[in-house]
Amino acid sequence: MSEPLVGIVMGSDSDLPVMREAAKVLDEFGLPWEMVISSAHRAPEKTAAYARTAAGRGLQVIIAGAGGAAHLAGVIAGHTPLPVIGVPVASGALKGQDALYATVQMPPGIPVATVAINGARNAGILAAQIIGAARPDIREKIIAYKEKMARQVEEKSALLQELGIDGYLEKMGGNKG
Ligand code: RP5
Repeated sequence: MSEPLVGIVMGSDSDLPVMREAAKVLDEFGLPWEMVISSAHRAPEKTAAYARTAAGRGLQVIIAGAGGAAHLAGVIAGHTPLPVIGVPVASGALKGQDALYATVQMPPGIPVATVAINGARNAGILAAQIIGAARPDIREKIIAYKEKMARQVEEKSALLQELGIDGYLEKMGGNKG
């Protein structure tokens, strides 16, 4: 197994169902990852040590997901020169809006590239794109991934023309809203 290039960090095991989507898409691109639970407030020393040692251990990107007053991505970004992607996780009374603001509103100097609430899949894709900037093999996989998505849209549109609205919804299981 190759050494991990992407670190996926989450504040709690309750974030795991969301954050596993980042790991899944990294697998699709053939990029090795590691996953840890480390809270910025419940385990601040562990979090700082993880971030400080990440680059030296060979990681190239860190994805950090947390809910509530989500300072995990920002704290990690403060301790590492690596690019950090933040995933605001929907949890608690504000359903991720608190985490979105906490993650995206980093003051000047310490950026966190923030994806949508629960947007861990996009975080994984963005991590692959960052690594792909210097890795033609990964860049080719991203191009192929985008071409596949475009083909799927074309196929769906062609099917809609062929079957009409009712026929399309019936064929697709009637779950299109
Ligand atoms: C955050 O608080 C975690 O990232 C999680 O999203 C949220 C709730 O954590 P638990 O109480 O479920 O452990 O730190």
